[in-house]
Amino acid sequence: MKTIEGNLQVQPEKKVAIIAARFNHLITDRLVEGAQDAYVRNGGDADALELVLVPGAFELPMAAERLLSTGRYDAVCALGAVIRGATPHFDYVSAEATKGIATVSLKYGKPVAFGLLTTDTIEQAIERAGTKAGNKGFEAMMTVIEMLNLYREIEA
Ligand code: INI
Repeated sequence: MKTIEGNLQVQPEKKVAIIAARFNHLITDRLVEGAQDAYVRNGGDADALELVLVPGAFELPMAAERLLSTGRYDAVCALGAVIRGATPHFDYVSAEATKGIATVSLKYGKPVAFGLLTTDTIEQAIERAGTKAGNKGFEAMMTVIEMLNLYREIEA
């Protein structure tokens, strides 16, 4: 069977933006570090990345839409942390961010990785931001790299 799969080698000619929410920035700063780490460990140059900051996770899809509409970006790594209890808006914010990120990705046919933590507690968020349960930002950037390579393989 012919298998089509993306590898994990950064394509330097592909422009990648990280969009990160400032809300819960103690967490999201760690996700940004993880995303950058994944990019560099897979052959990328950190200076090639662009970081766009937005107020909260709700704004992640809007900024992704704007970036991709310029035609200057090939992929987006969207990072945020929605923590239940911080606000009754949890369900609305996480649902809209999730749906919006998928919608933007499909609209432009470009990878928009879902690096959004949706946790019940701050402890769960910390665990997924560079401590015992890994780093969701790292995982999201790995997904960006793999999907860019997968799209190239599909189009070849
Ligand atoms: N934004 C987050 O990124 N995480 C949250 O936990 C959160 N909570 O809990 O409210 C949050 N709210 C802000 C929201 O994303 C928007 O920035 C705001 O509603 C303005 O549009």
